[in-house]
Amino acid sequence: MDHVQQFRENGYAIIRGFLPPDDVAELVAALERVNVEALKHHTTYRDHNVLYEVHTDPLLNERVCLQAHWTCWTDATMERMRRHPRYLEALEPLLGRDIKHYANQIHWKPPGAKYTYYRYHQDIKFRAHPELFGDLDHGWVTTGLALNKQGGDNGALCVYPGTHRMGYLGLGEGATVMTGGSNEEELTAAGLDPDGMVQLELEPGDLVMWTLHTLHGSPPNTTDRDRLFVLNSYARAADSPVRGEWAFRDGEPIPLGETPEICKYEELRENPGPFYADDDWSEESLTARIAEPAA
Ligand SMILES: O=C(O)CCC(=O)C(=O)O
Ligand SMILES: [Fe+2]
Repeated sequence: MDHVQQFRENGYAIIRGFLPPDDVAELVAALERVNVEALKHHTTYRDHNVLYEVHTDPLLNERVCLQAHWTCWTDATMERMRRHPRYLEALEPLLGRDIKHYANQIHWKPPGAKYTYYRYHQDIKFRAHPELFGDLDHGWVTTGLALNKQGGDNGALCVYPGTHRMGYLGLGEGATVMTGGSNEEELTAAGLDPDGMVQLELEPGDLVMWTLHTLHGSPPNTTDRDRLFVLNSYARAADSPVRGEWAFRDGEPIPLGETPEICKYEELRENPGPFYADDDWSEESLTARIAEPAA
């Protein structure tokens, strides 16, 4: 099966060797730069779409950066890679030649850190204003690019094939995706066989794609290696007419413009920053945080 068939049948697809080793190496170096930049901040920092999710890890007793969003505004490699011709090749059969970019996120899982788990969820829950968009079932693809070797041990993505046809299942509610802890019991409660969850094994340069309804999550990192993952969420331009940055217009890659378009967090329209978020990772404050992690 090609990736388009896989995507339609299973709700996810893997493209092995999506990026060649040179591009992977450039991105790994970019992630190192971003991490250094992020850790200059004492806590979570926000400026428009740019986010450094920084906090003092309760187990490591040192600051870690778990996510960085929209670093294409600060790093030329990240900006070039978000509209790499390979993305067009992979996305065109699903989204056409006019494509908007809605989320750009680096996810780290620092070895030994407490919050390296992502509860099972469907990303549709992060499209809080469906009226702003068109066909959320067919017009959207989220991609995750592996920059190092990843499997169950260091927290690679897990996906549940077929859930893209099941509508919203309501899993992972009531806590944030990163801090709520395991919610495996919710699978059974939703009528799903926990054995149906597929643990992905990815090599550097492999790409995984999933839909807004595909149930997914990832286990904690139990190794001494990080897990380096770059998420980009794309939409058919007609299905995201008023949100997102252009990625491709009639198949041509479009660099970012002069000023950022607020993409996901509508609250930022009122207060785009820059500002620091509260570094309180207690359960109560976590549910209310603006730095909701998902793509
Ligand atoms: O990084 C991961 O393993 C999963 C991330 C995710 O599902 C999300 O951000 O929506
Ligand atoms: Fe997700």
